[in-house]
Amino acid sequence: MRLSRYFLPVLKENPAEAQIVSHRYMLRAGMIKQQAAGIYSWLPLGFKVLRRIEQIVHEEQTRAGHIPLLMPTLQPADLWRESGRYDDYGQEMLRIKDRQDREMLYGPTNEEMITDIFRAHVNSYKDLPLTLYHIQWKFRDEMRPRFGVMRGREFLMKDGYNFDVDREAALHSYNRHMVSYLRTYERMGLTAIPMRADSGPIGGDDTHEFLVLASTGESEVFFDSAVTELRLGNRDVDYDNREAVAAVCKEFTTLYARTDETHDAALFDAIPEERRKVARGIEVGQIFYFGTKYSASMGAEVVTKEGTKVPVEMGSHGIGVSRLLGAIIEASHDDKGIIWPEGVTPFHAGIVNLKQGDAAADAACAGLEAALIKAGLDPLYDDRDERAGAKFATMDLIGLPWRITVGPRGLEKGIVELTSRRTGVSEEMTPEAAVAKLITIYEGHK
Ligand code: 5CA
Repeated sequence: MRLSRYFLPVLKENPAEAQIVSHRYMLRAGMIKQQAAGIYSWLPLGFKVLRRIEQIVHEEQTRAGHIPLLMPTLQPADLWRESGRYDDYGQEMLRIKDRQDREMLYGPTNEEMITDIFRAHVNSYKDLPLTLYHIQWKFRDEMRPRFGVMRGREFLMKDGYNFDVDREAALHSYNRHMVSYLRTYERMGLTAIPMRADSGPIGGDDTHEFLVLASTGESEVFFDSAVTELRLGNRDVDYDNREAVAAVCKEFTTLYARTDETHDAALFDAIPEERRKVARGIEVGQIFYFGTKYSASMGAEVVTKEGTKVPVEMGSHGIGVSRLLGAIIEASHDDKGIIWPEGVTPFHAGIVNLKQGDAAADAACAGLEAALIKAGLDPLYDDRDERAGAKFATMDLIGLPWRITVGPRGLEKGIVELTSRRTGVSEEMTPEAAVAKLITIYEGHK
């Protein structure tokens, strides 16, 4: 993409309404525009990152054997009367009437609708296990929408629902989700710690929230610092192997890590003092096991091997897809702007032409752009007639992890400069070597 033809409305001034750094940088980098309290348009740069995050979520869900579908945003109220949640949900639910005076709502979550789909089509243990998920917009009329996409009213969520014949199988589905989430967040460059939490309006006995530590986080969390060292890495976990999946979950949930709702001071005090941490965190996901809460009230039953009819065992599992943009920026930025991890960056590299209009510099930039595209990478070429300082400031603000700087003086020696946004370290090399290095860097991130 050439910057002269792109739509990147960067702001010079700090927007007064933004209280935290991720909100400030998302507005300044031209990623989002507020349309109403907690409701945003996704401008091209923000939309690109959102799509990259969705892509990682899809890849990790399908790797775990979960099946994508798409449910609507609007739902009939009657479905929620069956589970009893229509009255329970309160003012967070946006209620609407259509022209026939039928009561509708903009879905804050989809337990009822997925249970309705299940009961219409499945009635035997032979069709289980089954996990269906979608990535769809949700609406919650939050009392205090704030911090940009972090606590929106309209927000994008991945929500998945497992259906299993018994409790043991459902717990395996819960564990499988936990492992797939650990992989998902690590690919985004995040450390998200599973913490024992409270189930709130979704209900159920077992639930973990995934928290990214950040001083601006809304949740107070208590943990053993050793938990922050755990990494899944490139382990190849067999998602069908119950013991193997459970072992990973045990590894990640044995050390003390809880949100304030489930915090237990006595257990916390048993941790060696130097490892006892109280901090703040951003909740980027939550998984729930709630058994037959929805299937029993809505008549979603299956015939077991023994021939008896039982309500299907269920859980639900959410990732805050749009919130993740804010969380990643909170975790990865400096005073010049965003620093995107390679896994989610909107463009793989920026190309800065120090002397637009210089024949050699223009040709070298166009050549680099073409070579990167040919290699399957997505560069952003700043071909505007601007000062070098302004071009660098834009690149630093929008946070592309790598920048290639091209100028007539370097080209005389046959070199360009490759700079890491994270370390600030620059290396001189030939344009071919810069392309080759970027190909290697992104090999693990496609
Ligand atoms: N049905 C379950 C799981 S699918 C559910 O709704 N879980 S949830 O309420 O925990 O939401 C899932 C994730 O969505 C949260 O972990 C959080 O990351 C994100 N989320 C929730 N509310 C908002 C909001 N107002 N703005 C942005 N993201 C949100």
